[in-house]
Amino acid sequence: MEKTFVMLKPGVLQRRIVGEVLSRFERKGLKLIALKLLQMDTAMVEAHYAEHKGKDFYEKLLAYTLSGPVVAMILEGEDGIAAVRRLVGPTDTRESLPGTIRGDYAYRTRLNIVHASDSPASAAREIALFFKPEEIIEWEDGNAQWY
Ligand code: 3AN
Repeated sequence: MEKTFVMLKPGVLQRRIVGEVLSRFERKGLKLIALKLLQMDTAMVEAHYAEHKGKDFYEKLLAYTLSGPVVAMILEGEDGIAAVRRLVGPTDTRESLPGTIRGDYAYRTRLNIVHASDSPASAAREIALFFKPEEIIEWEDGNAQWY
């Protein structure tokens, strides 16, 4: 089982589609093991997007992420990081096909509505940035015996 971090960006709340987007991950069968609504501060956003510092979209990315609350979650599944990235679709919204979350809900790459970890190292770093260990609940999956 692999844990991955997902963040619904402020636009998802503005558009009142938190439930819809969250349900895409649930319906696929991913296991939700941590969830919270939070307003990030500048230091936290800078830490989260440190790899993009200096890029032309960095300042607007920071401002957008700070513009309202985000919904942070940890999802778990076999090969969970790749599974979630497949559901989310490519970063560039011109390439994200209908059926993916970005393909269905995002027109602009800058406002591509969800963040999802892209590697085990990013997942570990992002989970630690957003969640305390006691906020992660490893509940028993009743279907696991049939896998
Ligand atoms: P992803 O979120 O798919 O892992 P990253 O980490 O490369 O993609 O980019 C982080 C965020 O920066 C994206 N979610 C998007 O909002 C923004 N972004 C990435 N590339 C561009 C771009 N070329 N133009 C505008 N915004 C971008």
